[in-house]
Amino acid sequence: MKNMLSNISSPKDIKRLNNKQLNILGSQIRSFLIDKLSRTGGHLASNLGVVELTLALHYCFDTPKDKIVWDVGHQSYVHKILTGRQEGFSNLRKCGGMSGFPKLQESKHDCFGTGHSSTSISAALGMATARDLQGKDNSVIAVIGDGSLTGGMAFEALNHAGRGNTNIIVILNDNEMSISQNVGGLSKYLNKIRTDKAYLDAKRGVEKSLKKIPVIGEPMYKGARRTKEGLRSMLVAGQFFEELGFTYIGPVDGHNIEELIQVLSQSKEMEGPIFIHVKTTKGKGYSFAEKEPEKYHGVSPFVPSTGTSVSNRTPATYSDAFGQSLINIAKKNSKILAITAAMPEGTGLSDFANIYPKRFIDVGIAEQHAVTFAAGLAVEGYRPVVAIYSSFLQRSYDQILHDVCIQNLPVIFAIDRSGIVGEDGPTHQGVFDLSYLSHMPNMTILAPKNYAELKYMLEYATCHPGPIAIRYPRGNEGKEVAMLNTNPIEYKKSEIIKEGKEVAIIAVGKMVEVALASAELLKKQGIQPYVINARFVKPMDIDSIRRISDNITHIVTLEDNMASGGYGECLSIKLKKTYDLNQLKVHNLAFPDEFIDHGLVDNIYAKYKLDKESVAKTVVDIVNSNK
Ligand SMILES: Cc1ncc(C[n+]2csc(CCOP(=O)(O)OP(=O)(O)O)c2C)c(N)n1
Repeated sequence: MKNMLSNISSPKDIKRLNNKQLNILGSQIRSFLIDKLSRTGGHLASNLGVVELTLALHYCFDTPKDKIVWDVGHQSYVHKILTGRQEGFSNLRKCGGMSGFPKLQESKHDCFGTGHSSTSISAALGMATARDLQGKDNSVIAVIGDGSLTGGMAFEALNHAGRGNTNIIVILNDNEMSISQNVGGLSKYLNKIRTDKAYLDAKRGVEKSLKKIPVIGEPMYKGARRTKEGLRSMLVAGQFFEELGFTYIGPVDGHNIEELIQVLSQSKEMEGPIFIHVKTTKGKGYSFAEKEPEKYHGVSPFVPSTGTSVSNRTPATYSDAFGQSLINIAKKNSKILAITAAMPEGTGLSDFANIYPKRFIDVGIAEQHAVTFAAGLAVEGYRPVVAIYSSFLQRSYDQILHDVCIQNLPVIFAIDRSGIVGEDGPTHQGVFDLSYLSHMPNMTILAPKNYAELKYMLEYATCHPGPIAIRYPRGNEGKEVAMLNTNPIEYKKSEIIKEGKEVAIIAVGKMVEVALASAELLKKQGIQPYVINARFVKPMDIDSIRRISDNITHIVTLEDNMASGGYGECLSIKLKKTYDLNQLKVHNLAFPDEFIDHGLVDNIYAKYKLDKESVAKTVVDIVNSNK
């Protein structure tokens, strides 16, 4: 079959196609996605599910004049294909290559950058309000998944949009899935709309009978759909959205181009906030992804014919180590509860959920709620463990501060994906947690060097009387740190792993491995640094530094966090104020004041001089500067 994709370099190119051609193009886009992502990895299932929806959107609307805001943005690949970025898929998410999310700087067709969920309706409403203030007439559309609709901010925006008369179109891409099965009352409600036979029959009946009336039937049907009141009487579903002030249309078959184009064209003519409920299948058109959409949500390179990953079995990760340790602790302590915000698999809690279904709670993509919910449990004597990725926990800053820390509640934060996560880029790098937690009174912060220490830290945390956070990286422990002797945690105690002289490298968590490796390199140059595992980021172990202070003139701190507000900066300030230690020279190695783009994890550490060779070189320079 003719390759139609090669003729598509802008959305204009699809506007001359008929429905049949659009469908053919759709299947070629699917093959393109499977082929490209099998090489680079990326978000597969969500994109396969929005092929027809994206085609219909670009067929009916004109970007960049019209604005399409993709919630999360992980499903924007088809949009990228249609907006002149096919070439970019060879370097998708690689250093210097195309981003896996919409980016203002990447294309004029990307009207708003995303990565975290539930922001699209707010941003779209802002754009629509700005349009009205300027007397413009473009359309603004937010495309949000049913998973992302569980986020509180989406409701705040619906509440705001519904009360006004601003023209805005919200498209719900309902595939019944978040990354895992979607959860909550709203999900049940959507399911009812989808499956309520009485409603569906009534809707089809009205439409059919209207259309059947000769001459005036079709216009009446169209007219009825165009006016809000007409639609209200015609479509009894979506009452919830109607009550909020939206005109609800749906459910629409999200794989039927003809139906989608009809509905989207009509919605363009309508006034006020419109809510279009589109039903799609996650992973559509690729049997493996349709069967296991969770597994194919985000993929590493795979073999297209079998769907199997190219890399052999993935070794156990920090997330797995966390999940297993928590199961063991929960066996002995019935007060332990595990909370996730829509990431049971990613945070390593799936096994816990199977063993302790009543003690496992998935709150949906609702990080803020997760934290205050945990605070409520803690007030009643439970030991909630809130497992959230570092970058998503940013959402809960005030809940951690206001609901947990001020009240000094024993909530345990298991902060996964701290440090550099790599391909997902600046929205997902976990490089702020030490900064946003360190200045909260009552908060204790720990970082393990390996799985064994993570286990000890969790055990310690369950007995700690106040808020406590353990932050650990994406991926697995290094071979060298895995073999290190590891002891139970003592309050405010760091660990000297290697004795030395002249200089001490104090490393946080994953960076212990880098510190040890650079110490090996330094040995060859006659420099023998102390290597210290900080363990406690807060409160800091100043006593141990005092004990070795006669032997050193320099301290080099090493962390995978921003320099500003991180461990090193806090230590520098503390030592300056400590009368007997203020002569020590402290050098902070951390990330500078900029957002860290996507790329391979190791490349990023090297780029920012946080790899073993760079650290060793910096230490040599520091020591030599003394001579
Ligand atoms: C604040 C936040 N928390 C968690 C995530 C991780 N995440 C990415 S996509 C996703 C599921 C989104 O589900 P949905 O909106 O239904 O889109 P689908 O993938 O099903 O198309 C989650 C939880 C995120 N991006 N942002």
